[in-house]
Amino acid sequence: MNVNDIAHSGLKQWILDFAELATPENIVIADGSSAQYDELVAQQIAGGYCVPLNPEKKPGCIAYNSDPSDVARVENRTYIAAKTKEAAGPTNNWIDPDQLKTDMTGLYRGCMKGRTLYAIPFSMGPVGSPIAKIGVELTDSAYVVINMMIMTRVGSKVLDVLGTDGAFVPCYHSVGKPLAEGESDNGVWPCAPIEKKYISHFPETREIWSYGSGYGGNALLGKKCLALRIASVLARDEGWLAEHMLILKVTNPEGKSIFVTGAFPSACGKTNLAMLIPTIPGWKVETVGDDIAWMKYGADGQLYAINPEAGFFGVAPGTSTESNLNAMVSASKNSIFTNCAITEDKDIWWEGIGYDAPGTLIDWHGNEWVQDKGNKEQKTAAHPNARFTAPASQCPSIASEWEDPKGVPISAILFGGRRASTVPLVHQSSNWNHGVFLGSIVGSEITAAALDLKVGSIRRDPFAMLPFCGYNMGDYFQHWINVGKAAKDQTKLPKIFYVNWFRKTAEGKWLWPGFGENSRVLKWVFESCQGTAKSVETPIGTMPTLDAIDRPAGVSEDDMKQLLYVDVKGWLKEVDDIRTNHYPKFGDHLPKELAEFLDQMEAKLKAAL
Ligand code: TSX
Ligand code: MN
Repeated sequence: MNVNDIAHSGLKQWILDFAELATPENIVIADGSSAQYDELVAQQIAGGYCVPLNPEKKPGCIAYNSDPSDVARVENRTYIAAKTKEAAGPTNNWIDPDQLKTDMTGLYRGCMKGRTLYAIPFSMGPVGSPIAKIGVELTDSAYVVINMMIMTRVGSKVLDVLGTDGAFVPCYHSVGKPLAEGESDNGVWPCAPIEKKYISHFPETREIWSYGSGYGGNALLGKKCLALRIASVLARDEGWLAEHMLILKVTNPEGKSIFVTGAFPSACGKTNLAMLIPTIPGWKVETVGDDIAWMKYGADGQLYAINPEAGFFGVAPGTSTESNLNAMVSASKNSIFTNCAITEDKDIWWEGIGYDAPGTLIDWHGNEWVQDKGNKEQKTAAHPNARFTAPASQCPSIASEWEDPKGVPISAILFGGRRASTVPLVHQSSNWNHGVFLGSIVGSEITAAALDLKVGSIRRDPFAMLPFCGYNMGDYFQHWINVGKAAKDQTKLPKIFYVNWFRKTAEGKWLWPGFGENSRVLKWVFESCQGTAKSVETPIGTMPTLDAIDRPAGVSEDDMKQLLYVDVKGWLKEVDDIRTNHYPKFGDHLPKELAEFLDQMEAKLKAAL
């Protein structure tokens, strides 16, 4: 397909205009065909950018090593370019949009010299779904094209939906490394130095401009940039929710199903929960999505969620057949690995894969690496943020409804974080606004000394959206309250829960085995939605009775008491931390409902002392 074959004259002209600025060698339209995918992979292998893996062990798989400076999202180079700093809010990097466009246009001028410009029409959400959104990414990275082909729906069918004048979110991307006449990358991952990297969002004009990084969330612009930062602004303006949430389906032994979404900060095992294999007989857990949920009211007054993605871009280290069998199977074929280690027989390996490294590996720097388990200082073979890109359709636990264009009706929303104390295994909010409060205080305990915070203090990540909200976070809290108010039927709103798999004893031992055993908590959530759960009212909300959740092996009755204990003194400290350290950040954008809730909760806790 040629750029001149594009029926949408606005889109065609936009591509040609950018080509005139960036001066690529040629233009290729991503048509979404497997033939084009295979051709790009073959070119990438021939160019030395990636290696094919063993077709017997990992059929259809390739492995990349990125530049060592280009391994993760770059938050200090991620910008919300709104007209005012206040619109971006206290938790985003604000930058003046006009100045930024001038600067970035300068960077884009000639930036694709010697490279191909790929135009990727993509749909976030099933093609043609009323909840889906279309974007077009212009990029000079073939790695981006093939990853986008797994992570989103790409190609001609998207152009068909766009027609001759449909709306799309324009997304520019360049690795920021123009080639001189006759120069080649020699297989080296191209990117720009950190001070030239920009991951820019223009919420008022709904545009994404990315430069200088080829990695994941900086470069696959459908995911964090469009489906969260830009979509959160669209959702605010249009009355829906664009959230950093997994979506799962829970079915009881009688065959009755509910759908649940959940937001967790990083390192809580969100992907593991999305693909959980339940330990309780007769119960089933299936996957709709592992990272993003778009939720809108249906005509029946229920909130419906779609997964806007088509694949998983998962953290590899720690993923094993023990921790997440379904992810391992999802990534066993037709997948892309980035910054993993490679074995002699061309399989992948990473720390926490569940077995020792066999023989001599090639580590993510491209050097020979032999495991030395006695050496605690040994550098890891895989980068800690190494990734697999795998098609969701390959997930054994994928739910039959996962591509339903109308979405799935949501009965429950989970929030969670890593908390060694205070926060119980599970509790339920008394109402929607209490649930918004729980979302607003999401956070994990600091386990390693960071630059900014001390060990044991709480790093708050409200709704797990701190790096992904495209506008003022205080206004975002207000939007959640407004969405609850707008419900036609308050009884149809999802019930909201807070879960914590990470409680420890005073001696530092895990109190809860987690993983598949979390299905016992999901069962209580399910029963709470049905109105059949055994529960008790407490000053922090509704909790399971001591016998409501069957104890897994190794959890004593006393452990269960600790897991479900309402630590009144601990919660009073929590209230104090929220009031003095957390909520003041949002200034007068903090909804009065949240400040008032905090006062009421404090009064209830003091009365219970
Ligand atoms: O993903 C996790 N989940 C959710 C699973 C559905 N992890 C891994 C977090 C890092 C990404 C967990 N780690 C979970 C959990 O529920 N719980 C824990 C803590 C834990 C770790 C090891 C054990 C128990 C708990 N091992 C034994 O008890 C033997
Ligand atoms: Mn995520």
